[in-house]
Amino acid sequence: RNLKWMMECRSDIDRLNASFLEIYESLIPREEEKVKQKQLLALLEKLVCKEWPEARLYLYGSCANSFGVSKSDIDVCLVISDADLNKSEVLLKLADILQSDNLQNVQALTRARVPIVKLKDPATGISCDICINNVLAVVNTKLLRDYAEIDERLRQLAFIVKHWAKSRGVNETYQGTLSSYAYVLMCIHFLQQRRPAILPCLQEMEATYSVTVDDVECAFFDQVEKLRNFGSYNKETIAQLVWAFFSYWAYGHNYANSVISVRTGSIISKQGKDWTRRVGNDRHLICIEDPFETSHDLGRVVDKFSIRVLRGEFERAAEIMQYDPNPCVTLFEPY
Ligand code: 3AT
Ligand code: MG
Repeated sequence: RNLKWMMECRSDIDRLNASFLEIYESLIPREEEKVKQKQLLALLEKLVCKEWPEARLYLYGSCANSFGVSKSDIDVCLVISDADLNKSEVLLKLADILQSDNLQNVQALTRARVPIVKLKDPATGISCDICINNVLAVVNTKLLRDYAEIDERLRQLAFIVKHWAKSRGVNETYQGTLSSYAYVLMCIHFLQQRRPAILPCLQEMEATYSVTVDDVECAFFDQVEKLRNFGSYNKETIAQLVWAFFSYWAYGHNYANSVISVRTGSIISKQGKDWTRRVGNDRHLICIEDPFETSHDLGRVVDKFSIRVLRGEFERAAEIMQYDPNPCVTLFEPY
């Protein structure tokens, strides 16, 4: 009903769609950027294998999950199976090796929540973070990439949402707003919930891919080439979806009781997860279940101040989509 109303209000809906698609296209990384990322990965692999011949490097995060905009940093995971491995020692050793090979600004951050080595490659200008044995991140990267293969509208929506979040300053976990990973999960869940659905729930289907990582079983259907027509009964366009996404988070979501869950493709209750009260620093003011680490709420970084900022931004975006004569400009205005 709301969408019908929106279409009537917005006689410019076709123009709006074209503008969103143009923004989306402009954010997609060019092929040469991907080539440079591969080159850097190959260089890192060569250096790492000299020291640890058994080790492997994997790309994860936005450079590999297909939700990366152009000029993103790359996230790399060093997988090394050494029983008595001390992460800090490995990171320091790694920093040492990389330092001596002309890479710039090599820094080991051994005390960070996810300890990493940071560096910049002067040849390609690409910055890179390397973590150790964060295999769950490699697996959730695959899940996101597989979802993106099913319906192009996911990638379009997520690019617009990420671009909006960065422009509006609500993609800063250290300030209590949400990570890019959380926003992509919100987009996937939203498209699972459309009627007709635009995305299936891969974890509820017969598992064709299965690994156990840190005692967590990660299993889902990954033959996504068979699902290319899944969303074809739903004809909604990107402008309609952007509008419906923001109005869901502005007016539709039940913040008091609901958890969004990509794992089940549905809304589940906070009560069932015992996420109804503050425990330590986890306040559960907006609940986004990690698809694999199900005790992990990606909204846990949000506090009583930042929830107001976040909800205020969702409301602003929804209003703009309804009334603003030029949403494609206003939506992304710097805050
Ligand atoms: P940007 O384009 O860099 O903003 P990104 O997709 O690289 O987006 P992040 O930098 O937020 O996203 O995170 C990098 C990856 O690390 C994405 C995901 O595979 C993993 N990750 C991030 N946050 C979490 C988390 N809280 N729990 C599990 N995995 C996470
Ligand atoms: Mg990243």
